[in-house]
Amino acid sequence: MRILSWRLILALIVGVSLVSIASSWYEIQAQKEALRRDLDYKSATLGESLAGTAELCLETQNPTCLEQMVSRFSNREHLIGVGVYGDDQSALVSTPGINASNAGLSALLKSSIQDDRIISTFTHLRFRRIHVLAAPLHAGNGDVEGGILVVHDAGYIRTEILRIWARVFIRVAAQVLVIAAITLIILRWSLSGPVSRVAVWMRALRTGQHAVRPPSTDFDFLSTLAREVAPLAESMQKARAAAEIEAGLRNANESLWTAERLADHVRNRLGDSNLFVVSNREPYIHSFRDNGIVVDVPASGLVTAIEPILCACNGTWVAHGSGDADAEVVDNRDRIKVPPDDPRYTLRRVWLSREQEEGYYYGFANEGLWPLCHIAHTRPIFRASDWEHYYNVNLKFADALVQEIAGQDNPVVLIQDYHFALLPRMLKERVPHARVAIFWHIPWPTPESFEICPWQRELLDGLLGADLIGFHVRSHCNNFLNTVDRILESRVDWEHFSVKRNDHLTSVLPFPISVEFVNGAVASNASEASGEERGALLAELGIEATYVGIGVDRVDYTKGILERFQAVESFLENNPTYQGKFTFIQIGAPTRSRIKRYAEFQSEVEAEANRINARFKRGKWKPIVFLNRQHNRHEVERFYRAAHVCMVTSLHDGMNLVAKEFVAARDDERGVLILSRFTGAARDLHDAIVVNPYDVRATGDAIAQALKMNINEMADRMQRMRRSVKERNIYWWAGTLIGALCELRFERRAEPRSSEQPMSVEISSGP
Ligand code: ADQ
Repeated sequence: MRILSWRLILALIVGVSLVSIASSWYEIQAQKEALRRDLDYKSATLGESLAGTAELCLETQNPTCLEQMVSRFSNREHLIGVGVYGDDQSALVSTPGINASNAGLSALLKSSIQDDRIISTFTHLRFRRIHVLAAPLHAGNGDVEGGILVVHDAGYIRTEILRIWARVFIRVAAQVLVIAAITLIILRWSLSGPVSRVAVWMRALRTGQHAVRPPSTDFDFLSTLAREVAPLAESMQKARAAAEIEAGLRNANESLWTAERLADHVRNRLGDSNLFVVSNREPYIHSFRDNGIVVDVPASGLVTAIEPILCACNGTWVAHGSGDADAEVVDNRDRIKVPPDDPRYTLRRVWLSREQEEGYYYGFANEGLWPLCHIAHTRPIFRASDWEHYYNVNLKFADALVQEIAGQDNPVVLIQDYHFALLPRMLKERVPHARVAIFWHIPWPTPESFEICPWQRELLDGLLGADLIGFHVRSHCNNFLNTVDRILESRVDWEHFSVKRNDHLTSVLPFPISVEFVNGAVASNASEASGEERGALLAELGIEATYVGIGVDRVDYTKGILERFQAVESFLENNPTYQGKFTFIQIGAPTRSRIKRYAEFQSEVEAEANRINARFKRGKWKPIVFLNRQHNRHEVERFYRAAHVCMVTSLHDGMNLVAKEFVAARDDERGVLILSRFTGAARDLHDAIVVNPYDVRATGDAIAQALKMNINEMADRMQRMRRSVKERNIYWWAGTLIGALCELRFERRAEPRSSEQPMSVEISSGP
């Protein structure tokens, strides 16, 4: 660092000196020219008046006149001498300093008289720099009758220039000193400090010590370097943590799923196949901000699970490009390599028009299929125009996938969710050799409920294009098989959970999704820490309370938020000693607000919280705090850790990740989970207090049971739930899903003939 500083300073000194001297040289040259011109002018003026007077004296043939004239002019500044000469160059009169017998002067005088012209020039006289003016003298008839010499000392010009140079050198030296000092100070403050802190951090990472990342301002100055170094350091840290976990697991003889194990497992299963993932939401969103384009990672369990696999096999993720700067950063085939810090797989963006997004996403998927599949008593809305958009967007994604898959021998495609029910068939028709799975993240309803959908056959047929259909739980698989059995011509094999339709076999299996589980040891002071966290959070919210409940949801009518608030009300009514002591904090991210029912629901939730608060509120305590915004992961986890009780009261839910996140966050083995029996999670987390959210009174009683629960029972329940989430975490989910897809018996079918229609489902307006 010190050598670098000195090199930098030396380079600055040389650079600044060269620039200053070069620019001064030009200035000084100009000044020298000006002094010479000035002397030239002075000499010319003197010569002119001298010549006029001398011609008069010669005309009157008065020698004293010439002498008087010469002595009058002889004391001018820098003047060496003047002389008047006859036409034979004999001196008529001259001052002592001048001698026309000097070869140089006499040559100039001679050519001036002979050529009848004024000569003005700089020359040397006995090593002295002089300026000479030689001019002819004319008689009254115009004939040349002699000449004059005016000789000035030009040495003062050099003296003056040397003086200027001396001043320049002093100025340059002062500038260099100041610049070097400022540079040293800047280096010390802005570079040495951050560099040393970053170095200390990296050393700590390398040696496996506890490392606190330096403040982000430290990276500002080194931004280019930081872009490379920070991810490198963090991946080292992750790799070390992963290696430690693996070693720990080997010691404990456990074989838990980690990102590394998943990557390895999937690499083995895929062999030479390539993996393609399709989802509506993209894993990276580029947006314009004041300081340029920024990239956001939407909080999503799917990214956590899918990213390690795609990184491991250099796969492709096809998704809707929804960021306003997304199109700016892709190549000419709409692709970009991600993750941005360490590009390992391809994100292929598909563009949708505003109308397509309205019809396919907000309309058919979220106003039609979402309420259709959730039994939450909100009427599904089916519009033919939305269906048309849904069909066309599925086709658009199929086109993108076909382009990406082109030339692949054994592509494996994993499609996500209810936005793409038609895609498996569309894809299979065009790429029959692709292994295709679709995972349906929401429940599948009973056949009777599903039958109200005007496009029920098309949806089922589209889905059955897949080789594997995954749901969270067995009952959703059963509902699906029953629906197919009832609506489509096909053979349902209940023993193997599969459907055969037109010679194509589709397996329908459960894969309960989960969350990442960070395997920390139980800290001895963990419960104290959660108490402190609780105090800090309540203080930040300006609330006084002893007991805290937490709910985390998108503000969606399927999540049972109103019923939850009413259960809090019922609990306070029936347990008045908790009034003034128990506060329920609801973190509610606004969602799908462009849909009327969601906008209404948002107001209903606010009104219900206000009503209950108005009824019980006193002093700095209130029963319900509704935080109506998206929170980041860290913020949500603080609430999970601070809560005595977490409430998940969905009226219907495919899985519900909040329940599992709460359990994963409680490394203090405290806290009670109240869980709706209508969630997929209730099949995995038997140690939650399972409730029917429609039974408000019973849910309120569950809060009382949770708050009064014996600490040992609480720890036992939490330990068992944590074991379940740890063993069947998000990596287990992805690994078993892709493993099952790769292991399916797969009859390779011929490529479609070019004359074949790519898609067998037709757009129809109803059954
Ligand atoms: P969702 O209906 O979105 O998912 P859920 O499983 O609960 O429901 O996941 C919600 C996620 O969003 C959780 O990770 C939660 O932490 C986060 N979240 C919610 N509100 C938030 C807020 N205000 N701020 C920050 N984060 C918030 C669908 C299905 C589910 C299924 C999942 C996964 O409806 O049944 O479990 O997919 O398959």
